[in-house]
Amino acid sequence: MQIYWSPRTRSFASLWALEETGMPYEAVLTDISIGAQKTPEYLAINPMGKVPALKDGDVTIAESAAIIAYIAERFPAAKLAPEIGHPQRGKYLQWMFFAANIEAAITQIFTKIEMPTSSAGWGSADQVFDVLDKALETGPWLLGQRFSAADIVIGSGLNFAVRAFKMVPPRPSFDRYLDRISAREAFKAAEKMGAV
Ligand SMILES: N[C@@H](CCC(=O)N[C@@H](CS)C(=O)NCC(=O)O)C(=O)O
Repeated sequence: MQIYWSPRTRSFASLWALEETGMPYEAVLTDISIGAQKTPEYLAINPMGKVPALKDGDVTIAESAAIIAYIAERFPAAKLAPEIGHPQRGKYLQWMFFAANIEAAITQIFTKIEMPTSSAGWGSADQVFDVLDKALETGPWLLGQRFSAADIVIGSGLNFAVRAFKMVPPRPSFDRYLDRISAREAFKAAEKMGAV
């Protein structure tokens, strides 16, 4: 299995997920600062010309949340996803897809675009981070006692927004959660590669 990544990008989350499984993989440096993501070879893997992308035999996948969901299902022994039918499966899926709201919220903060909250799919940036604040009040993880791939998807988004790029002000619940995720050995291993 190959993961195509570049330093200080969204590919950090996929590397973190692979590290959580403890399974062997090949990290293929695809340095976006020199345009490695726009070569014909790479565009054949991800036509968006963005990192990350994952190759598993004949399977190629792009989009971080999809890659991480795939990793969670490909290596069930790592217990990164509640299985189909498990009472926590629904909430798990909700948080996996909630990542798109974080992306939209960050874009809104960056561009200062104003939209009626009832028309914007993510409501507003404040709404997104207030909902996360509330969800992280108890913890330790989004699914309570159980760490899951949703923490990788949401945790890495929050880490970029709050700590790496300081676009979102810290809150006590975010700080506690980000301290917990960054203490994980798998997070540290991905960090050591220079991924974040
Ligand atoms: N929706 C994609 C976004 C990936 C993305 O935006 N990657 C950026 C780096 S963080 C990239 O590759 N930028 C280089 C480019 O677009 O040329 C995901 O979540 O995987």
